[in-house]
Amino acid sequence: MSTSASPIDPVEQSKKLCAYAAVQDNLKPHHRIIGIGSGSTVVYVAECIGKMPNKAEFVCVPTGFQSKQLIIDNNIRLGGLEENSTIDIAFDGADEIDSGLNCIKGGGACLLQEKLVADSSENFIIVADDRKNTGVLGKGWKKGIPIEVIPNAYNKIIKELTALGGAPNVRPGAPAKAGPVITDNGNFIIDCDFGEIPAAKVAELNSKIKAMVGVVETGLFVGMAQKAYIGNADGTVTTLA
Ligand code: ABF
Repeated sequence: MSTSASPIDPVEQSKKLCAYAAVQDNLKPHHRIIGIGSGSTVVYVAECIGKMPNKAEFVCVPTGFQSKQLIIDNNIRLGGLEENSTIDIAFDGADEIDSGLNCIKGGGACLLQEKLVADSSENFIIVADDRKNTGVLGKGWKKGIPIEVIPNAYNKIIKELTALGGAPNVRPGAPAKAGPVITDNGNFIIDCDFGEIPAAKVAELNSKIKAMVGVVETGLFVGMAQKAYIGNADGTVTTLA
């Protein structure tokens, strides 16, 4: 029986590299309030912050249950958006990133809290492995734009999204027969495929979806990120700004 540790998976390695680079390049001495997003890449953001000798100086604001647990597990002080309405810097993952740093987010159904934290942050930094960096939204992420909706509005919004040219589906929970997925805010998620969305059209599409009564928020993050740190399979990190 071998006792040697198994080597880290290359994708996992690229997530770790970009997360550590993003924290080390962007966390400045005056930063105190840090937003911690959701997903598998921010695991390494929390790990990196958790290893800092001055970590007691930070308060971290999570975007959902998973990131709250990450903050607790790394022995970092937990805070809420209620008492920290201005966040110095936030780090989050993405499902896809385009050439204008617009993102699709919400694959984990946390898009509303993620957008609240991003919008409250003076600096918003994306960390992602290179599979997410496709240049055009909808090119690699085929599941559609996650849209959080008020539960009893889902049928009305499905009709409106279809009329807008999308292919919407209510996201099932697990197990699917138990009904739709329910967000931390008690809402449903509709995933709506619009095919490839050119960077110049993302803001317009986002505004049209947001204007539908019953839509709480969309997973289109338009012009919110200042930088993206992309972990490449060859062990390098690309910075987009
Ligand atoms: C969150 O994590 C979500 O908005 C997005 O769905 C996902 C990206 O996750 P990962 O880092 O696991 O690729 O930020």
